[in-house]
Amino acid sequence: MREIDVQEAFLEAGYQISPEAADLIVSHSLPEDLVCYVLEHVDESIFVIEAEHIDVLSFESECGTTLKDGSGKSPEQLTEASPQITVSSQGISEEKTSDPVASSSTITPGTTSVMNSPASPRSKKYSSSFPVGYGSGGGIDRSTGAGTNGNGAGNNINIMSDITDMSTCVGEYMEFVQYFRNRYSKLSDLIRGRITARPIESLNKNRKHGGGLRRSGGGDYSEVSIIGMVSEVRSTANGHKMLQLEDPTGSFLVLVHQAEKDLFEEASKIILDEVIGVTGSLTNDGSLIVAKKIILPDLPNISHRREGTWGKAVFTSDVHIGSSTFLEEEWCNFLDFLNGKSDNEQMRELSKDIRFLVIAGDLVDGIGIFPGQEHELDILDIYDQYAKAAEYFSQVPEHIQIIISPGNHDAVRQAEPQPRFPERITSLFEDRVIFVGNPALVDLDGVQVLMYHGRSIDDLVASVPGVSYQEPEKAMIEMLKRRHLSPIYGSRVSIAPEKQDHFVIDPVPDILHCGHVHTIGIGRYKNVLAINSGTWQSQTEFQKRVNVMPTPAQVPLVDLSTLKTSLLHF
Ligand code: D5M
Ligand code: FE
Ligand code: ZN
Repeated sequence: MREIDVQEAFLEAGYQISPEAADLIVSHSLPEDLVCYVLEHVDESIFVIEAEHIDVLSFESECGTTLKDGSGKSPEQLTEASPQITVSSQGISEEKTSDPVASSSTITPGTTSVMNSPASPRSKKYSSSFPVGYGSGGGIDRSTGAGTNGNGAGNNINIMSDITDMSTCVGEYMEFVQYFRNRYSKLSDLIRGRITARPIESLNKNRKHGGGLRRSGGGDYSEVSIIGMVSEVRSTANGHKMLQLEDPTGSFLVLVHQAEKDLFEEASKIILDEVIGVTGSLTNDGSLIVAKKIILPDLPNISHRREGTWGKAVFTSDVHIGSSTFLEEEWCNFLDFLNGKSDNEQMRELSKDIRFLVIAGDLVDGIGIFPGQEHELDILDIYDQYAKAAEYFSQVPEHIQIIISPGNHDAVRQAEPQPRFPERITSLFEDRVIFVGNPALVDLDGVQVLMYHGRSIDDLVASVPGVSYQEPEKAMIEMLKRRHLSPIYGSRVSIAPEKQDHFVIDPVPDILHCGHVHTIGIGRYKNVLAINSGTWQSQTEFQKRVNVMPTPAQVPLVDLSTLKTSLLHF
């Protein structure tokens, strides 16, 4: 077992592990069993497993007994657009417009069937026991309280949805079934108003009775609509697209003809596990539907934008405090800006009525997140990293309300939705800092912001043609069209099977705020402003290897009455 396998095993189970502890495990003769033993015995209040938490002597004595009586446990397998003004410290420098529409083709095949058959969810590394209800106690009053938090400046914040203290799952099979049913139910309801869909079972019955739907009441006898979760996408030998859709009653094949150019292009962007509606004609033998129309849950065309509120909000993420590539000087320039201490008059003017500072994850670099990370850290202790963060935030003027949600580098469980930071971390910060989970929907005095770190952007870049790391707002627009923050199951995002699907985008926010990919992106889709807030970390060794080009030290600033956005450079 390699150190990285040990780190992964603990991350999947929701813990971080120090390099010394990982080393201790790797150097043992039974590393897998030791991992299993530590996970079974570790106190749930611990977030970082240190060498002192590994009781090798007890393990060895227990291990000896179990081996003797022949019931030696193998390690439990841990498987299972509007114009944007760009402002630099020298002032306005550039105008940027983002085209919200992506285009083009290719698709990943795969199969899953979790709503109506006993097949297991698509093979996925999964912890069998999530630490439930992380972060309970402490901090709850100041972050959720009665749902609002008013500070001296009247910056009312209402946390509208957040997994914190609501997690119930332990990762059992039936929970996945329930989770996917909930996803289907929520997303199909969004489509149902627009088509009259029938249960898939009714199509299969027709097939059994001789094929083809019979004319009922003299109408078009073959036009049907269904709503299903996409369980397979593949190209046929003739270059058409074949989709398998699944609803709670059964599954059915849908063919998208390549001659139907627009429809075919739409089908090329379809990804596994999203929920779509299809209208089309049944073939004579009743075995498949030839699609005429594909309907995504999408945002409503007509929606009344909320009025907004006075003042401004700044959005950031991926600060990566503790990393040796953290851009401290630029970050301190940003803190100066918030304090109205920029050299530039225009920047001082812009800083005047900032009311909210919103941070969407990866506040610190963490420890044990990737192999060899200890060589790229300035602060080696996770709590010291958060203490440093707290010190920085204490320099933010008191009239600015700070809201922080976690990312994959932070010390909470890796499975999403992630709860807010535990008490041991939140207590390091001043009371005025509000901590929420990931994702979380927060209402900033009338402007609703959906915060999501954005790990699923890695999946969307890999699966949706036209979506790239350079334009992360396009990935976010794909989320909005699917009304789902993390549609693909079983790839980069570990989804914890909570009773409710917390990734469904409902209600529609005013602003969708993500980070994770370390590139700035600002776009607009219908009435929603999509912001990816970049990073404060320069290119890491890992990013050099995989050619990730970050755009650090840039901060989107949004006028909360108009949602006009300026991009500040530090
Ligand atoms: O992620 C920062 C960016 O780097 C994001 O685009 C993902 C990419 N990244 C990070 N780690 C990996 C691995 N292991 N494989 C592929 N791509 C990766 P951050 O969450 O800040 O590390
Ligand atoms: Fe990051
Ligand atoms: Zn990240």
